[in-house]
Amino acid sequence: MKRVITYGTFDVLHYGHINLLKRAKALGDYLIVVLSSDEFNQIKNKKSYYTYEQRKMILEACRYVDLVVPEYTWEQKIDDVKKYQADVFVMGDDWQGKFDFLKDFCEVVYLSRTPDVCSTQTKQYLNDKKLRKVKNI
Ligand code: C2G
Repeated sequence: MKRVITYGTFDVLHYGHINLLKRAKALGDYLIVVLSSDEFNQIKNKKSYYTYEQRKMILEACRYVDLVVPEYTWEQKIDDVKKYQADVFVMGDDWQGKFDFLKDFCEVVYLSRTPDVCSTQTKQYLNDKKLRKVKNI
């Protein structure tokens, strides 16, 4: 069984995330998503709309995802690759080259990022919409 591992916040899950997860799963038989905890999001300067538990529940409902575990630090990847016996590490190419140190432990694949969609943009749109509703404009 070929095991694939990937990382992220996956807040307000959208088709760009699904496109990544689908292609990552296609590289093996089992996909592990290491999901940023709420505390780690603060380290990443990201404020997610959904909590870790909510984001975990949503990801676990995704047909491409087999296991969701927490990401607490930048430094846990080598241990994770060993612990989960990952054969392939996958990230979007906005991270191109950043995780090449993992090549000593597994295959490293950067997949093209889906253009024109991101959680931040979606959240901004929803907040603006809510604001317009409140101001009745
Ligand atoms: N992604 C994508 N296309 C988008 C948005 C995101 O392919 N339009 C990919 C990213 O490249 C990443 C994954 O989806 O591989 C998750 O994206 P984020 O939730 O933004 O994750 P990020 O904040 O990049 O966290 O230790 C690594 C970090 O936890 C990565």
